[in-house]
Amino acid sequence: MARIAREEMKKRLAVYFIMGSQNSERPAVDVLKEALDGGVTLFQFREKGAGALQGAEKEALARQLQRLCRAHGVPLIVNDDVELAIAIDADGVHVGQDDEDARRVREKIGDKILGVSAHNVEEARAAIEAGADYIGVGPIYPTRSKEDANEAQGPEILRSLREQGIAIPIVAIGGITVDNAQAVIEAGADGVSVISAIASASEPKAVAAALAAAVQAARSR
Ligand code: 3NM
Repeated sequence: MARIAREEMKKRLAVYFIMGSQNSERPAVDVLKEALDGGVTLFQFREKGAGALQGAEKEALARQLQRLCRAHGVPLIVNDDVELAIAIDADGVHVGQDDEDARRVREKIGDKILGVSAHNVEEARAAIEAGADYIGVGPIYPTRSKEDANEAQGPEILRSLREQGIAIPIVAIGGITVDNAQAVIEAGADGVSVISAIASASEPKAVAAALAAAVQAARSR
């Protein structure tokens, strides 16, 4: 398999749902199933924070979620656990600035998708150099889903990165909802990444569909 093409990556980032068992009071499998039915285009398994599963339990949940993703033709990315990604033959890995070095991750995962979190133009350039297929930029708006999140930067950070020549696919993250999704696409993101908008929704399917519609509408302007 070759590295994912830039245009395909951009398409896949449209509605990027991130979740671990800690993000919902309902079983993760049920939430993901509904989200996929609503039109999620990419999924990240992020088992992190208080109460997160470990070891065999973590791997078992990852495999369950992977079966659902495969049934929907949606790639599964593992957050910050290269060994797990390789063990289950996931479609990719996402690392933050404090996680394993992106260049080393690229060496370990071959052509799998590599996502890297970036907060400014220097980190964006370094991620591109290291072999990232996309960067995650945030938090755009205040978030309660990440304990060590930086201060919200607003959609202006996206505009600024594009103006400085950063052409890699970008997914915006942090506090994104159906109401502000269009604004971040218009500012330069290729897609929106959300935890709580979908994981805490009473109707994940409806929210995923509304996010997909908002991204589509903003893209076709
Ligand atoms: N990373 P919600 S913000 C996982 O800024 C994550 O890099 C962020 O959750 C970053 O959609 C974030 O509930 C949490 O705000 C996003």
